[in-house]
Amino acid sequence: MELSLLFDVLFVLEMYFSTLMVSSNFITQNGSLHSSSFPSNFLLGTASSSYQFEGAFLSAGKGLSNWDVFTHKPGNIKDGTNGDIAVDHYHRYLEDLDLMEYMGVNSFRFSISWARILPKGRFGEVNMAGIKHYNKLIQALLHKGIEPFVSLSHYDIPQELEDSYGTWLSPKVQEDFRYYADVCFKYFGDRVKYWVTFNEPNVQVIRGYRSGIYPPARCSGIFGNCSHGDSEREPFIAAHNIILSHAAAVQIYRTKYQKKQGGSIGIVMNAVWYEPISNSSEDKAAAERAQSFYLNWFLDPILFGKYPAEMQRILGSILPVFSKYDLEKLKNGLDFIGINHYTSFYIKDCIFSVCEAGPGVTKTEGYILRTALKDGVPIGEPTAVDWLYVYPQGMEKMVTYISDRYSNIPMFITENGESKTNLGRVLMKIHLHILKLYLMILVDLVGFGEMNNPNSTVEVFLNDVKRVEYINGYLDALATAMRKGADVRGYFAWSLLDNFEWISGYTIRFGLHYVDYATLKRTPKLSATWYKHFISNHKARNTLAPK
Ligand code: PNW
Repeated sequence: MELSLLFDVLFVLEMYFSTLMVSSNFITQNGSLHSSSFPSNFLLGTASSSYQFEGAFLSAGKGLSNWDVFTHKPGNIKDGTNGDIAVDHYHRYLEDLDLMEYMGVNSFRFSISWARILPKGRFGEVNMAGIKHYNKLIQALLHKGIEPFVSLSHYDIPQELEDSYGTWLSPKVQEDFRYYADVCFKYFGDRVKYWVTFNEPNVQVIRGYRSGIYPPARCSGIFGNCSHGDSEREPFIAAHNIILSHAAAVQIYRTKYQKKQGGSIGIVMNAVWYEPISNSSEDKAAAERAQSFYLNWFLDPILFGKYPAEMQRILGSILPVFSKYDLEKLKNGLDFIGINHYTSFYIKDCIFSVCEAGPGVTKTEGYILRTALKDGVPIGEPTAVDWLYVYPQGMEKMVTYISDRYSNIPMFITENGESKTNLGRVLMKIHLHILKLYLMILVDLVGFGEMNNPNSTVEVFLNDVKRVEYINGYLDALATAMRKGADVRGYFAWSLLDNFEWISGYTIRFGLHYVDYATLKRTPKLSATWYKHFISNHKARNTLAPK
């Protein structure tokens, strides 16, 4: 009994010292706190999304979404789970707001579930229970001084649209999205000042229409294992309709709401930093091409009215064309770019040199080879997620790249975060084990009671030193980019809570708070406490700083 208490004390002490270690590194690296690098009106928040958080999948008039249907098909999700309950944020949002208030964040990024607002798309009724729910959430946030940062779409759509016309493959979706956006601006726009049309449409179309691992699970040939689809054409058609749906939503915002409501509207892209694998001009051009086929694919049409030249050259007639009418709509552009940045990869050219067959090596991805390894060494420390390597320099390079290409348009880091590393977990387990052995000997000597066998798994998750180091390193790199002139207005850590990580189900934890999936109890991890200190230092510095 006493011994387990002793372990608890030891654990708390260990957490405390590791916090100190991390925060002292953090203080000494630049000789000052990074948080002073951010301006006083900088948004510091956490992020979430409807399907990954809400649950309540058929409550209060909500219709089925594409993800509801997809997760219910056996074999689609690694651990056979779904978001029916998720982390029950729909019912527990007040508790979650308390967690946010405790950390001191000034903003919260969430998405609206389209199927909760328009269960049947634009030909059905507006579900007023859905409107009421988000109104309550927005009110509660504002009451605590937390700015809502709202996405209209974070991968999930009403299944009805998929069944009736194939959503993103049909131009009809543009009208549906415009109508949905209009409803949201009308009901929430008096209080929501930051709107995002789409979250990571690049990931959405690549995974939905090229590899087919996300709904609507369409792909062909070597790209995946699907019953329908065309991996070499459909991603470009879906992207085209998303770009024009974005333009339709921005147009309605600009003409009907923006002047009165005074908010801003943007899009969120997944941005991976692509490092040329060598100094050759071919690999450098390939890295640039990789950005065109991933990021600029969406941003160039929205900001320059045309697809990147490399895409046009390589894809030719595969790439859809914007009509005069489309170009007129695209002139509405956007007010900010949201950047979800997590990781970096090496890029090798496959036009002038022969590449082994593999992802990226085809025309549809611009003839590049994307790899984490150079001479067998990974670009950064690997994590529990196969696509996530820790490479903080990538943040500075990515932000600078976007700022240079798009005339330093305002940017937000709308997601950045880390999942528990395998290595970290193993090391921590060994570390705890040694400490326990040491204690056993000590206890034996001084005659304490018998040995308990406490399960350390939860503690290991809570002591997420690696996540703290990750966030700290990436924030530092962000501050460097800003010092050099990049106009970044905010940062959102992914994620407030552990949650439903798409096809990985609940096997991957990205939260600053641990969620016990049996009870849905939330517990702050070390990273939540660290973020709280970071934010309070930021506030203190800005209060003291001369105006
Ligand atoms: C994002 N990559 O997806 C999504 O917006 C979130 O919903 C998700 O939970 C989170 O990141 C963590 O996975 C990503 O290849 C997809 O670098 C792909 C990448 C990064 C993030």
